[in-house]
Amino acid sequence: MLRGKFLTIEGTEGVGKSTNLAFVRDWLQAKGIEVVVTREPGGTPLAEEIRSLLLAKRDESVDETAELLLIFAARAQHIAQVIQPALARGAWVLSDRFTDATYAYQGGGRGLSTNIITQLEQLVQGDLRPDLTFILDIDVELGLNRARQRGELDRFESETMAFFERVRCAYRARAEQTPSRYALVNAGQELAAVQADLRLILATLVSGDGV
Ligand code: Z5A
Repeated sequence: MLRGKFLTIEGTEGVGKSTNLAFVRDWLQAKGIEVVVTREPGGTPLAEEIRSLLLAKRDESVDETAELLLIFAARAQHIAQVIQPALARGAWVLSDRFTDATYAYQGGGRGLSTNIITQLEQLVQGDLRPDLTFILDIDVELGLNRARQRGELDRFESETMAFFERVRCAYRARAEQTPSRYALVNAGQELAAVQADLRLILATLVSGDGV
């Protein structure tokens, strides 16, 4: 049995990840592909509990290394329980965020060492990396305006514009470093145009896979 493909969707606030994740899932399913949709932090009961800890606003300030380790603890559980078994049986996995978010938010946003993130990535993931990561890219202010229309902000959403500018920069730098592993999509366009771009990328991916 061939291993399934591992796809992830990333971006800053209000970029339209949830909306476009559903689009990608539907497109793949229409091709007859079994798709397991999941998210990070989260994806299993334990990892979802860690997610709640991470997103909750609290009076004490959260130590950045504690945040990083919680994210990788959730990821270890998620990989063991959901991602690896699905890929092993030939299903495709579509995750709303994965380790690129750690490089962008904890590395770019919080300024933690990329070397430390790489060491944890190696420890927790071994050789597992996404086959393709969609980075939905948007002007930070436009995205924040979209996100703020949804109501109360969580601990991450309450960060400053400068923080999100650093996150966006880190995502773009990763896409530039390894273009074959990323699809950088202009998410500031009308939704129909964003999805036309996604459709082209998916068609190339699926035809390369012989589906
Ligand atoms: N985090 C981290 O720090 N480190 C890590 O390693 C990981 C995560 C894995 C939770 O993530 C937090 O965890 C996240 C980073 C941190 N920080 N934050 N915040 P999350 O992914 O659950 O949270 P989110 O970023 O808020 O994602 P979201 O809920 O999926 O939101 P979204 O990307 O903005 O998607 P949306 O709901 O589809 O779109 C937002 C609105 O825009 C919605 O009303 C849409 O109808 C609208 N929209 C979408 N596309 C368009 C277009 N093209 N035009 C106009 N309007 C549009």
